[in-house]
Amino acid sequence: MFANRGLAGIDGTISTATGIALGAGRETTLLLGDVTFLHDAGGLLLGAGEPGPDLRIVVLNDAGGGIFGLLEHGKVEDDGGYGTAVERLFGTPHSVDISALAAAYGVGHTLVRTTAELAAVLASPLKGRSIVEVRTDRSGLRPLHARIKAAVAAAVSQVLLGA
Ligand SMILES: Cc1ncc(C[n+]2csc(CCOP(=O)(O)OP(=O)(O)O)c2C)c(N)n1
Repeated sequence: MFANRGLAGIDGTISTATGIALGAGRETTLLLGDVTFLHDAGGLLLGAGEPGPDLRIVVLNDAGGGIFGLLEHGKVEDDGGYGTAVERLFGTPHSVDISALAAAYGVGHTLVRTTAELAAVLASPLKGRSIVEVRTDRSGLRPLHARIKAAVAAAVSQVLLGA
């Protein structure tokens, strides 16, 4: 497993995964967000006659940068003082057609909407490059993470108290 320049570095991620897949000579899966994908869309270009990797590119497409809603920016947005500026500047919403982008580079594209569909795609054999687009929603991420953190904290403190 590789993480590109720390888990938050979005630069050159498709290119790095392409190099890893070619270097290792084995089937490789890349998991990344839509902004990260779009940032290095040019990394989908293979030179004529160059070897191609067996690379599955799983794009979690929540139409923007979901991470910022989980950081201090999300609190600023919740507080409401800056109107739509936080979403505009940090959420960076977009409506790029990833299937059209895949077609432009001659890469296969599959859209999945359920975990069962995702599991089926991940289990299917891979030859060449394929983009798997997973549509998701970042709007409720901050409260969801708060609930997960609270549940983990409660579970851990029970274990610690019981020890
Ligand atoms: C080269 C570069 N520019 C900007 C950033 C700041 N940055 C960190 S995460 C992020 C957005 C990531 O969005 P996405 O890939 O869609 O993933 P999500 O947050 O939705 O999970 C940005 C712009 C960075 N890490 N690297």
